[in-house]
Amino acid sequence: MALERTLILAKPDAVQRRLVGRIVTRIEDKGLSLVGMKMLQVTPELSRQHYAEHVNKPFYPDLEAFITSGPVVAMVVEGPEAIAVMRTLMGKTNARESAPGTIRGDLGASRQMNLIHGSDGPEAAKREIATYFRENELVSAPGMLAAALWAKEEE
Ligand code: IDP
Ligand code: MG
Repeated sequence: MALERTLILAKPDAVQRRLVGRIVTRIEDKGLSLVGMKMLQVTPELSRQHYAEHVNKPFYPDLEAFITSGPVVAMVVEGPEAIAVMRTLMGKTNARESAPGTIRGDLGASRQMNLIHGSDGPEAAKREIATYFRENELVSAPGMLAAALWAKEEE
């Protein structure tokens, strides 16, 4: 197992609906750590970089209009298997199909306005973290609570 980092966005719908605090609370309640956080406006250029895999899909123009419609809160989240843990915590892409108990399942009812982005694998996480953050913007707090959250061999 491995201590991983993943790129999370509270999307413009989450900011507009004042749900950022509740999303951050769910991440922290899970025992994951915030190692970077900032509010920013996604530009069309940044959207095309972030969503490179989707740029040629029919829904991309709508996705770009949505993700650039207002500020987002970008976070780097760290923990054992943080990438998969966050994908589970987020729920399925279509919030209507997301299980209750997940962020999307509890807080949304849209396939597009689904509140949160999370990297879908180690390569994407590396690329997306570098897209949003400089190395000196990421700060690991000493893991004083780690001994209560997971076993050493799980790091
Ligand atoms: P993910 O965010 O769960 O990884 P992706 O398939 O990577 O889902 O899609 C990226 C984002 O594009 C979604 O979170 C959602 O906001 C939007 N999206 C995905 N599929 C559709 C679609 O079919 N129509 C409109 N928007 C979509
Ligand atoms: Mg994705």
